[in-house]
Parts: sequence; structure tokens; C-alpha cells
Amino acid sequence: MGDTLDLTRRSWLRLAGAGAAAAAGLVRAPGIAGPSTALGAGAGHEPQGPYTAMRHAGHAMGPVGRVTSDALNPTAFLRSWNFSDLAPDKRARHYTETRRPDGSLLREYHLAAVDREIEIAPGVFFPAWTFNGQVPGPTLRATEGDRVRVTFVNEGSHPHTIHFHGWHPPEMDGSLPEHQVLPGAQFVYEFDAEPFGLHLYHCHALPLKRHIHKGLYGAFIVDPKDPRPAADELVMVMNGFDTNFDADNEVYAVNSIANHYMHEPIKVEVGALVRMYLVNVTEFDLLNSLHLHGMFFNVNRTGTSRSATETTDTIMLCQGERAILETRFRYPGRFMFHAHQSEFAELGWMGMFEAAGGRRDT
Ligand SMILES: [Cu+2]
Repeated sequence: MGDTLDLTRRSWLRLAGAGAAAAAGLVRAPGIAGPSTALGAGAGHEPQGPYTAMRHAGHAMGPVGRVTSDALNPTAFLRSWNFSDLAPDKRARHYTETRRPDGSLLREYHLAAVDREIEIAPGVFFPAWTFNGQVPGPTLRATEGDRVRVTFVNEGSHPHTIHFHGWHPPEMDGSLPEHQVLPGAQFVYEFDAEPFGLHLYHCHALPLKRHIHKGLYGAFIVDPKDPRPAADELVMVMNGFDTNFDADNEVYAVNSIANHYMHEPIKVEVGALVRMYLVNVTEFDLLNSLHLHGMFFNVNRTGTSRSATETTDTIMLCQGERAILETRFRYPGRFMFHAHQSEFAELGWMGMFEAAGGRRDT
């Protein structure tokens, strides 16, 4: 089967069965725990929800089925920051906060670079470099004026750094050769959280595109001292994965797992304010985008002002760009969201919101 296959990035995900996938070098080796079949009907994981209809209609796009790994739960990731997804005793090992005399907080984090294989589509495993075992890394969140202290331990196999966006002195930049933290070593990054906005952090070791693409990135939210209105807040990191190392992505997603929110729609309340922290860290493609069906949203680019600069239903971000999006769902039901680059959508960057309850007060 594999002899004459021309495995283009548009076609490989549609191929059913392990043979084709193995030919592309995309599945686990036999004998390693985990699924040995990869894509399509042979995977043994019947798709649920709205995606089922699409597949049965013969129009299935991209990966089908569910990943079997529970290493990263994109649903929990949406609403987790400062390790709020962990039990208190576990959380205390990664995050503590201490009130300072001026009322601001000292926020102390422990992050480790760890090599880890992650499942990004059913049966498709990616040899990631991660912060704390997850891609994206944990979302860090502080208030303007807080002191941030991050103890970074490199438990990986390559030199890494953490480069934070935001104000900080040059020695905290994590971008120069002398800033590299060698395997087994550690470094403490310390700076004041400013300005308020939606920032990110990522490894800045060379070659940069490989170190970022491998998974060493995360969102860094700095809230204004006078907080934004209460909302249902969601962290959405647009990323892609080059599974065959040809400097081109084969899988796209929000929060790493292809089509996760098709299988498990993001539940929101009708009429409630929804605030999306949208970050683009997609490597190898100049741009990524988000399009939300059936409504418009307000855009606050980089989150550095308190008012919206734009109202639209589609936003485009270059790599490294971020934006805060706010909307209220007017109608109950399911609303699709996806990259408006159709190719990205077909390769996994697609999801659903499910609005219910509440009252229609907008
Ligand atoms: Cu690195």
C-alpha cells in the first residue's frame, strides 16, 4: 500500500488503518503501550457527537476518533491557570503566592522542561519537549505589579530557556546563548508583571523554530489592577505539529489535540460574558486565524487596553500574536469555530461551542 503513496499533508490524515500511517512514520512502534492503529475506522474508537454525522455522510475531514491518552485534557486546560487544575497539595509544589506589604503578590512557580511523547490525534504521537509534561505549558496568571519568580529546571535532553513577553531586564530575557539552561541545570527568572495584557512565554534556544515547535510555550496573562468584568474565561492556544519533520505541519489544533472540541464542545451559558484568551504559536505558517459561527466578538489585541478595538467574526494572528475576544452567546445550541484557513480546519483545527441555559438578555 505504501509503495506508490504520495503522502501529502492534505491526504495522509484521511488514510485508514495502520499501514499507511506507519509508512509515514506516525504511529507508535509495536510493543509500546498504546494504540497501534492510527487513523480512520480501524482505530477502534467510535467518534461521538456532531462529528459522527459528518463522518457517516462520507465527508469526514482530518483525524477521526478520540485520543486515548489522558496526559493533556484540553477541556480542563481551557479554564486552568496557576495550576488551579491540581489538588492543593500537588499545586503547592508548582505554585505559591505570598502577599507583599504593598498588597501585591509574590507569585512563585516551578517549571521543568521534560521530554515527553504526546498524542495529538488518534494514534498520532509527537515527540514533544514540554513544560511540566504538557503542551501548551501551564498558563501563568498574575496581576499588574505582582512579582513573578519562576524557578526553571531543565530535565530535558537539550539546552532550553524561558523567554517571557513583557517588561523585564535583559538578564531575564532567556534569549542569548549565555542564557541557555543546560540539561540538569536551573535558572530563576524574576520580574514584575507588566504591562497588563495577554502575553506568552516560550523557549528561546536555537534553532528557535524547533524549540518552540516541539512544545515549549504557554500563555502568560497579566490582569489589570482594576480587574476586567467577571466572565467565563477560556485559554485557547492555536498550535500545529510537524509530525514528519519536513518543516510543515500535518496536524493543527487549539490546545494541541486535533478536533478535541468537536468531540467535547466547550460549554458556555447563553447571555453570559465569555472571554477568550487567544494565542497563536503555530510554527511554519505565517498566519493562523479563528472564525466563530453565528455571532460577532469584540477584539482587544494583546489585551493591553481596556476597550475593544474591533468587532468581527474572524481574527487573524501572526505567530506570537495574541488577542482577547469577548462575546455573549445569544442563542442556545452548537456553534462551530475553526481556522478560516480551510486546510488548517481540515487537519484538526475545528471545534464547537455549546450554549445552553441562562437567559436571553442581550
Ligand atoms: Cu528549548
